[in-house]
Order: sequence, then structure tokens, then C-alpha cells
Amino acid sequence: HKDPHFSDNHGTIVHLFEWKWSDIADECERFLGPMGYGGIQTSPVQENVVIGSRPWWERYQPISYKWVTRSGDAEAFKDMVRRCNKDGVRIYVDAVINHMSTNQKLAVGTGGSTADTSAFQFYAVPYGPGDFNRGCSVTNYNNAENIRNCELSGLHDLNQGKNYVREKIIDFMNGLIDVGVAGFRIDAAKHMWPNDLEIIYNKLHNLSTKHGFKSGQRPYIYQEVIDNGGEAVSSKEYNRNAAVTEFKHSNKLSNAFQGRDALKWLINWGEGWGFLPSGDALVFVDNHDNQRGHGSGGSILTHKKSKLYKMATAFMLAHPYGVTQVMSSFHFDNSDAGPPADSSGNIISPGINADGTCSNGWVCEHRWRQIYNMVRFRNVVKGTALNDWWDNKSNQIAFCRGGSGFIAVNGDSWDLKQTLQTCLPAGTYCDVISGNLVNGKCSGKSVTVGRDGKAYIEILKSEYDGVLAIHKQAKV
Ligand code: LM2
Ligand code: CA
Repeated sequence: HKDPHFSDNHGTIVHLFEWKWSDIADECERFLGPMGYGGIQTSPVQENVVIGSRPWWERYQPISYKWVTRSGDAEAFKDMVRRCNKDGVRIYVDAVINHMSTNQKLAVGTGGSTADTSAFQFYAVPYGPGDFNRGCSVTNYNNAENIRNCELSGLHDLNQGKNYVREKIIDFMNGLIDVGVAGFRIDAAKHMWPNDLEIIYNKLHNLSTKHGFKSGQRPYIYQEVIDNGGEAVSSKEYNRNAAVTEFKHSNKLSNAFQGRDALKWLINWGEGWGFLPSGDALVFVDNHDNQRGHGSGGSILTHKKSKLYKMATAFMLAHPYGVTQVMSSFHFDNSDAGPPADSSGNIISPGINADGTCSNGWVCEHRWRQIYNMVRFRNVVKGTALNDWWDNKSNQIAFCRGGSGFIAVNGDSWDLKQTLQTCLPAGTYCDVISGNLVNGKCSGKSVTVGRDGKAYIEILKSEYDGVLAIHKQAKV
């Protein structure tokens, strides 16, 4: 359950947070497939309770396993999976299986299902009072029992130790595998017992050969475990059989790029920093929770600090560690605000501007040149190691990936002007951060690599971006 099953020349997962299925299908065809994105994390597929103000987090309050949400219905979902797979882009579903919704006066779902939540009756599954852990709240992160057998934020806590509950979850997930999804994010995995989860994973179907997967392939599973150390539950309890979100990567990277650590220390980034083994880790700069102070919180870089955010993202994508994920957000001032929607609550589709960026309230970080070009960089350098690390003993760093790519970052408050080893064959390369290679011409800075592999690299403090990146598929 650790292989994301990317198709050839594709990689990196983009979280299209709160996007509609039909918009995702279009995005696979017009952008993600051609640009080499490997997959998409979707918002939850399962029916959730409708909350008056329509906050984004209503989707983490399931009421049934029917595939009806503000993102669309089952037909739209299936159509999306089919079209994305056809373009080489995989779908990973955010599966909310730790809990159902909390108490609500009148619990009605996005598909019209009802529940008597205070009586623990979820008729559309059905679940009854005996299917839940009851009578306590998650309050003590020094106690694994409390973390796993009590209610998280008042959400009714399913007992995955019960065969009946597991079967309902397994059926739900297998239904998704059978229509062509490639895997799952397991929401709130920290709040479930690893042994119960393993029983569930082992009963999942192989990926669907009808949808282009090879026979015997297992779903990719990345479990959301927020482990920044010092609690009763550790991410190392979860990586035996499936991948885990590495939140230390997010926190430490934001620290470093915001000047709370010198970039030169990134020389042993990855396991050297106490992270999970590379093959077990799903990594990101920010996610939908910590970008708005939910989850582990902390001071995380987001699209709102765009120059530093692009630098951190470029570093992540250039570095060999982990399976990388890019966040794609909607604009928000209030941390509860839901996605762009009309007065009836219907989600509004992103518009696409002439320059390829998004409108209608969508940020679409995944369409920023500095980000999508680094997704391609990662595909180009795949399989190579990191070599020729250079730093100025401060916040200017550079490294190569085999003979395939080179990146330099200037996090200091002065210019970077250095002749550095790039490891690339002699020639002129287009810096894919400041521009694009169009019809053989570079719209950004060009870098000339000599026969010794060295090149003069310049990133001025005054420049729009603090990164420079070249690779063998962007030769002028
Ligand atoms: C997750 N990972 O473990 C998700 O990534 C995270 O986004 C979910 O919380 C959480 N687990 C549960 O699935 C979000 C949001 C919470 C929100 C819950 C449920 O971060 O703030 O809680 O979804 O909708 C909300 C209220 C909270 C209230 C709760 C129950 O914010 O104040 O607690 O509903 O009414 C009494
Ligand atoms: Ca639980």
C-alpha cells in the first residue's frame, strides 16, 4: 500500500480541495495530464451533513456512505475517475472512516439522508448506538486509548474493532476501487487502532484492471497521522503496511524558509531530520488544515506568503524525499469559510484566465508556473540521487539531481552570484522558475553550462522569485 501507481512521466499529487468532480475531470484533460501531475486527492466523496453556513469542514461530518456531496454525485464521480485515468492522472479519495457527524438538531445530508445523531442512529448506513465508542472526548494526547476510543471534536466515534463497522467501511472503499480510484487518504488515522486499520486494508480489492491498472496492484494508502513528537501515538505505529503523512516535513520546512532555521541545515533533509523512511512518507508544504490553523496548526507557509511559499515548494519538489503533494486552495479570510459558492450553496467552478491562472475565488497554486514546472522537474530527475550540495554557510543553497537537474535557492537578504557545479551536460538551459521554454526560446533567465558542468548562477535579492531551476528537458 505504499506505491501510488503513477503512470509514466507523471508524479506528485495535487489536493484539489473542494473542487467539483466535473471540474476535476476537465482539469485532468486540459492541464494536469499534459503537465505531468501524477494524481489528485479529492475532498470526501461520502455524504455529509449540511451545516447552515456551509463551512468547508462540514465534509468531515459524514452521515452515510452514499456518493453525494457538493462536489457531485456518483455518476459525476465515475466520469471523473475514468477521464482522469485516461490522461494518466490517478484519483485518491479522502476517506473519513474514524467517525460520523456530531449531534445536530436536524441532521440532513447532502444527499437527503437523515440521522438521529443524538441517538447515534445513522439510518442510511445503517449504524446504531452499538457501533460507536461512547461517553468520552479526546482530551489527553498522552493516552492512546483516549486518542482512539473517544470522540474527536464531538464527532461520533466509530468502533472499528467491530466486524460490522469494518465491513461497512470496506464495502465503501471497495466500491471506489472498483470504479478506478488508485488509493486513499485516511482521515484521522491517529484516532484509530493500527491493527483495525490493517484488517481493513487487507480486505480491500486490488486496483481495477478494467480501469488500466495491472493485476495484483494494491491501493496506495496514506494515513493522516499528525506526529510532531511527544505524544502517546507515533507515526511509526502506522508505516508498517502503508504510507503516512509526514507533518514534520511541513513544519520544519516552513520554519526554515521563514528564517527560523538556516537553509544550510537542509543538507541532510529527510530521514536525517528524524522523518519517516522516504518510501513511507507523503509530504507537503501545507495542507487544508494547517494552512488555516486547524490540525497541528503552527506557522505554516501558504499561498498568502507567495514568494517564500514558492521557494519552499520548489525545494520540496527538487528533493528526492517522499511522495510529494501540492495544495490547491480557494481564497479565504475566515478559517471556517467554505469554497466559492452561489446563494444556494452550489460550488462555483474555477474560471481560467488567459495566462492560465484561476478566477472566481480559486487560488490554483498548482497552476503557478514556479510550481507546475517543478512538478515536471521532479518527473525528469526521478530515480536520481542528490549530489553536489553547495551552500554559503547561510541561506543560499544549491544541489544537483544526477545529471538531470539543478536547483539554487537564495534565502539570504543579499544577492547570490556564484559559479556552481550543475552536473548538466554543456549547453544553454532555460530557468523554469522565471520563465518557460516556448518554441525553443526561453521567456526567463538563461543559464550557460560549460564543459566542466559549471555555470554562473545569479539570483538577485530584488528578483520576483528566490529560486532558479534547470533540467535536461528545458535546453534552449
Ligand atoms: C481531520 N484529520 O484528522 C481533518 O483533516 C480535519 O479537517 C477534520 O476536522 C478532522 N480530522 C475530523 O475529520 C475538521 C475541522 C474541525 C471540524 C471538523 C468536523 O478542522 O474544526 O470541527 O472537521 O466538521 C467542527 C467545529 C468544531 C466542533 C465540531 C463538531 O470546528 O468546533 O467541535 O465541528 O461540531 C465541537
Ligand atoms: Ca476513533
